[in-house]
Amino acid sequence: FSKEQVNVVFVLGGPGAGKGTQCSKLVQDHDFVHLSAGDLLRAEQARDGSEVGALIKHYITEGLIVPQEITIQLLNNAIKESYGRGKHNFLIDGFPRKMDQAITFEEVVVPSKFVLFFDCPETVMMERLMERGKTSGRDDDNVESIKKRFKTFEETSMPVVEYFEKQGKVVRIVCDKPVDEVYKEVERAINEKL
Ligand code: UP5
Ligand code: MG
Repeated sequence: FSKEQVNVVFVLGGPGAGKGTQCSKLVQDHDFVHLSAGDLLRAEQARDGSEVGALIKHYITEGLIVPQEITIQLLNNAIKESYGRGKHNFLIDGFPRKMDQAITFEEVVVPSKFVLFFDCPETVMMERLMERGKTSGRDDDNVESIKKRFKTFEETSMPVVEYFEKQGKVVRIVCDKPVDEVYKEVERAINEKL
């Protein structure tokens, strides 16, 4: 695909901040393709014959970041496939969450236009994830994994947000309020920045 014709918005924020929820809403009202790195990894983990399925499961359950080669290849393939169907605008949800991923993706795939950062207190995220865990079936929606995800987010992923903040690329969204109120802020950011 041609880099000039692809618009990428990174959607970052802690576990359970509401990244997926807001991206799903944006897709209904705007011409975006929603690519969740976590969803792509879970699909690859579940795929028959995957050589990296067991490895992905281990990283996700431990709340660790899967090696970037795997995730970037999944994202690149998904972008290529959608581009072939005439899609040019992408919400990349839950990625990059480690510095090496941020640098490699922008160098090798395409630079991002801007970053939506969902800011949410841990207590609220914990409550949301424990509630979702009753039905989600996700290997990482349990207290032990959630705590590990929080730790990784603070230590490994926040530096990525700060890196983009220094470039003036981050729009901070306060998430501790009803979905529709968060969405108003999200739409305002999209309309201003893209
Ligand atoms: N909810 C949402 N918004 C709400 C609101 N405003 N008010 C009340 N409730 C709200 O929302 C979570 C729950 O909260 C839902 O039940 C929702 O209804 C409710 P959701 O939109 O799903 O939040 P989201 O931020 O998407 O949470 P998610 O759990 O998906 O975030 P994570 O970042 O933890 O998960 P992800 O799937 O991105 O990654 C999982 C794992 O994959 C990582 O821990 C890591 O091990 C691995 N990974 C990598 O290794 N590399 C990557 O690049 C990406 C992932
Ligand atoms: Mg999600």
